[in-house]
Amino acid sequence: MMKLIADSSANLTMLEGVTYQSVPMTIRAGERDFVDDETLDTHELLDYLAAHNGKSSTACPSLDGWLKAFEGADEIFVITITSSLSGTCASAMAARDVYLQSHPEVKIHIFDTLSTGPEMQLLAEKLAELHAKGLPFDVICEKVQEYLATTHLFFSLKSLHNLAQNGRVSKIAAGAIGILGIQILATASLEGTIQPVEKCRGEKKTCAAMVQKLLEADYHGGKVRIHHAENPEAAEALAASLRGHFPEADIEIRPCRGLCSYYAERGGVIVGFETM
Ligand code: X90
Repeated sequence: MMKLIADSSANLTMLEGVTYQSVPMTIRAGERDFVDDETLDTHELLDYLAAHNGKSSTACPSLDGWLKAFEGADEIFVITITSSLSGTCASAMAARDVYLQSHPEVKIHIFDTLSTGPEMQLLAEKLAELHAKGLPFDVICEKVQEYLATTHLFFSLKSLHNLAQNGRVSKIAAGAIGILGIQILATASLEGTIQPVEKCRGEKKTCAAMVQKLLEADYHGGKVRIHHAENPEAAEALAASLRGHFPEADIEIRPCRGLCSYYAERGGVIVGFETM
């Protein structure tokens, strides 16, 4: 049996046509530990964080979380958030080593996406598609790795507070963001880190700048996956604008689960797209 496993930053709870499992990260604030599984109320999480004045943090999945997810499958594909910003990939690799000792016949491949959210969704969809074609494990690994070189991630955030507090961006980059409607437009660098691109004032300008960046990055009508933290309006506006350029484009919008809601913060929009 084949199993496709991703950490909860992929914002997926299921995937058509495959046995899919999400392995949760945890968000910690004050007294509370929010486990990022399908029962998490992300609206309540954002409200709690808005009211909470102290420090907050996140934790990658435990070794045990991965080991449980591996059970029952003989071909396992794991998709993780960028190893440059999280210990998730390292913990998955450690779990693989442990698991293979007692299950030497099982195949496990881990993809470090150097990205997150919607780009992980694109990868998961590609994997499911290749698996449905009946391709062998190694060929799927190779083709998915090639596909990853053709997908990209851009995002617009209204606050970098949680990213800066947890050392994922510099405090300097976080500076003016959030003041007077200033948003930051950023991308995932080739190394899987956050690379600020420009500052924009207001939703309209941010949307226009996002479209321009996608076009400059060679987007020409392929799949787009938009994940948002309680900002369906901005997601819809972006989709509409892209459809103005490419009426046939396959664009899907979905809400962020916990981990991405925490870091993208209310209003954040994350866009994954393919250039092939
Ligand atoms: O291990 C952990 O505790 C998780 C740490 C995750 C840190 C970054 C999460 C970012 C989520 C924000 C915009 C997208 C950034 C992508 C950069 C490659 C969403």
